[in-house]
Amino acid sequence: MSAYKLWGRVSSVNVQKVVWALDEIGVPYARVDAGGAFGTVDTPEYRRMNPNGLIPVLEEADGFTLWESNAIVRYLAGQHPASGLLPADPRVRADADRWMDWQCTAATPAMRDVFWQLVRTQPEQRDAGVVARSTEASAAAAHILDARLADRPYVAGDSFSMADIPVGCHVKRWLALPIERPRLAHLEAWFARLRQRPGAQAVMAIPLS
Ligand SMILES: N[C@@H](CCC(=O)N[C@@H](CS)C(=O)NCC(=O)O)C(=O)O
Repeated sequence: MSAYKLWGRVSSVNVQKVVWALDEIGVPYARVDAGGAFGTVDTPEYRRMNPNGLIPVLEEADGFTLWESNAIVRYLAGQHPASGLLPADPRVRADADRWMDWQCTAATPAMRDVFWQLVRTQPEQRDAGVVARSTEASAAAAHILDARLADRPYVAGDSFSMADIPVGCHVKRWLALPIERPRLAHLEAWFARLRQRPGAQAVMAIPLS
């Protein structure tokens, strides 16, 4: 039996983070499609797990549930120390934490409009100004990450950690968007390292939708 049940459609970037973390750890899990066209998130049973009606939710066999994707990635990293996902040094861990927070409070909000416009909005309903502003904002965020990666191979230092997962999911999206992008050598080299990881293969194969 699977140790974990993951609720959420895999087209969601926030679900992808958890899929990647579980695959890195190598623990068995079951994923249940929910959210978007799959529905489920408005049912009373689901709202008991997540009152926000959002995906993902992680559920364990004893009834423990957790929502908020980066919190789930941190939880899994802490539960499986042998995975190396949770940095042992408190300062390195805090560093990893802040880049995870940066992903969800700065980088992804900057890209949200251009993603929705170009991937989930019919061409005739798109707003070129919105696309341009969000394209520029997402490039500015990418420059910040590129500078961070200039003198270290991974977001939190010398080793792959939990921080690379949400930031990597965000960058995967940015690199797949049909937009003009600056060439960022450090970011691209880091992303090439991530792409080679066995634990990243399932998520890397998911197309934008
Ligand atoms: N901050 C939350 C955001 C969750 C979120 O916005 N999830 C989106 C998908 S990425 C969602 O549930 N959308 C509604 C739906 O799919 O029905 C997290 O990181 O888990």
